[in-house]
Amino acid sequence: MDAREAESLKTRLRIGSEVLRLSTDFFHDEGFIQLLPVMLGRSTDPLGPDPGSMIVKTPEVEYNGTLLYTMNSMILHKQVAVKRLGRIFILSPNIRLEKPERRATGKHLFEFTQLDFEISGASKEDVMSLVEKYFASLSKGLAKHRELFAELGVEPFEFKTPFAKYTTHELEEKYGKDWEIPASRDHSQPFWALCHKREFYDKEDEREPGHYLNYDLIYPLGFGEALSGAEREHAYDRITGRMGKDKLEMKVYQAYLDEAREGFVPSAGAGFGVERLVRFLTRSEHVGDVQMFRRVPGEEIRV
Ligand code: ASN
Repeated sequence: MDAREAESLKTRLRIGSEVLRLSTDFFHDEGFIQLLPVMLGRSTDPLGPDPGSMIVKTPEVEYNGTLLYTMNSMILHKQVAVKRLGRIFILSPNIRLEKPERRATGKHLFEFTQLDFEISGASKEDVMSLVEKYFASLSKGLAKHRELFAELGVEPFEFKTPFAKYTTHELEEKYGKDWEIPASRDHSQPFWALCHKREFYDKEDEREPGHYLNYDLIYPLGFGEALSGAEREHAYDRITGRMGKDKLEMKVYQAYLDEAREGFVPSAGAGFGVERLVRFLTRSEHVGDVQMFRRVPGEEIRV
């Protein structure tokens, strides 16, 4: 890395550091309890019915006679925590051993951090307006650091809320099955994509089976997915029904299911990748460009 590249990495990391400060302040001010992350668990996010389509494997370790998995995400732990704590957020390190060919997408890492939050009793509308409030506050906070952005030759992005909302059905109709990047290129502000067929924990609309009470936020200008979240399936029978449809091996989720049988509370939440946010704000080419220690699929690991 030459001196100029090192200087520009330092600027991106300083912006990232400011984003962390503004984000944790925002969630604290909104009454959330910050939890420290879990890194190993008896079960983890299955990442869709078919994780094999994206990741090589979920790492596991045997410790003291128990099989433990590294976190694909903390969603299952969030559902357990929120029933006792109400409003929580975590800066959660996730390991997703993405296939090497994903290097080319510019937005995948095999190790990243998401700001993951969950709110008991919330609806999807509650979460979407909180997220919009967050992005508006981030704009304000970052506008005070124009000089940092100027070093990279960009302006601090001004988020204009509320963001547009589309269903995935509308997006597919307009842009085809792989709508994410073309739709993102076509927008100059983030937009919501509603109703994805996804993991068992995202709630199916009981009034409209086959529709889901979930949402992604998509960055504009071709940067793609920012955040995903949902209202959750919280009733034991519905959770096991959805797991059955996804052909998940129930015994892997036994400890989680025991908690669900004891009773989960209705909740909704979301998580956004911190590195993807910083990549967008700094308009960097690759999400690895905002990491001190690059974790890019298919790239040599230096340190
Ligand atoms: N954090 C996401 C959520 O809250 C789950 C994920 O990362 N797969 O829905």
